[in-house]
Amino acid sequence: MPEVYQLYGMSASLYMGKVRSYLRKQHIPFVERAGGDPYFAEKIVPAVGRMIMPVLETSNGTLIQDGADIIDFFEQQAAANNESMRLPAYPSTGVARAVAYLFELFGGEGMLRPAMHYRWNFDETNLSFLKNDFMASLFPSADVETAEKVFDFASKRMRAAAVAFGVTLESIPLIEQSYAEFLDLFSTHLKSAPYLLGGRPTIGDYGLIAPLFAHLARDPYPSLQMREYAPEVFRYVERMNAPEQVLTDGFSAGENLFSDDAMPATLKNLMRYVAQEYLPELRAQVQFANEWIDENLQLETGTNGLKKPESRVIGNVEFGWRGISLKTSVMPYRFYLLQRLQDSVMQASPAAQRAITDLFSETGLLEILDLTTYRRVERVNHLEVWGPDLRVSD
Ligand SMILES: N[C@@H](CCC(=O)N[C@@H](CS)C(=O)NCC(=O)O)C(=O)O
Repeated sequence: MPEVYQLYGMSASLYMGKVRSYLRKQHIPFVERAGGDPYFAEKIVPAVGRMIMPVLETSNGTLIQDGADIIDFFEQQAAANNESMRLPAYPSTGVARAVAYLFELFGGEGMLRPAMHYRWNFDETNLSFLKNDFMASLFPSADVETAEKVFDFASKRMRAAAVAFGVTLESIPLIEQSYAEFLDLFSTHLKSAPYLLGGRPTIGDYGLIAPLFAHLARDPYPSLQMREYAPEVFRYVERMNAPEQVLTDGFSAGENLFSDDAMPATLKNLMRYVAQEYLPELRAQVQFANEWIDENLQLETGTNGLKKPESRVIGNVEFGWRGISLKTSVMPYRFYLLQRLQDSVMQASPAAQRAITDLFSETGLLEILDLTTYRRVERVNHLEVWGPDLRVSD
């Protein structure tokens, strides 16, 4: 009998979408359990050091927190057993692999503005669904009054998070314009390929599905909008959650990825979009982090340098974005995903490195390969901590 894993989280959670889709695509049996399960609050939250989802529990009680780490757990387990995954999340060729990591980062961290705006700024259409959906995971047996209080608490925190990600009255029209551009570009791409990099999903798709599933395709307002204006993207979201291969849209049975020297123009256009949409923010965040590291001379390696080890934000930074100024929270976790992209480039063959440089340069993304923090972000005991200062040699 194959092992059945326990996955804790919420239907409405952005980062759950990444893991759920991966597990389904790999045919890995799992039970989805609610964040409101008493076992989660009593055993899992203390063990992982904070209230965060997703968390995967294996049958021997091992806990793995974080979408990327959960995916790596399965990919490494297969490699250790000399097996290959049904649909390996990491492409074997350097260029495709770098592009996949780029979209893991962009999907998980660069699309938070549309995800949060379309969830929290359309109360008339969204609120009754959100209330029901949140309570189904958080406290299904709550009476009406308690449910009201619990939802009020949870939704206030999330509305504050939306602002911290840069959703403001001034930015909203630009967020809408930017998201419409994304839908156009991705729809066009999906007319000739079922997934980002060709015939099967990769880590890039698992990044993109995070904001696209729970928020943008499932919350009532943006769901209708996606069906109306970008049906190809809606079908992609369905495909990403289907354990079986889906050959609609004229796709054939092949599961190959694009070869490194044949990245299609539609993908390059999406990369150019990432450069415009996300590079200014990432640049500002890395710069802020480096100044912060310099100011925190007492920073101890192996800690997050903050009062509470569970804290995820080191400050706020302002930057120019689509002609206005935006202020967003600086979260070291983003640098962890960025490092995964940069490490993959370092590990690529010299020829692949040249091809990656050419592709990233052609699409305005070259700089992303060199944006590094003075200390690497590591994950220890389920938390992000800073590694040693890379400028100090002993
Ligand atoms: N990098 C993390 C991000 C997880 C994350 O931020 N999850 C959100 C839900 S979508 C969360 O648990 N937030 C807890 C809270 O804000 O209370 C991962 O993939 O595990």
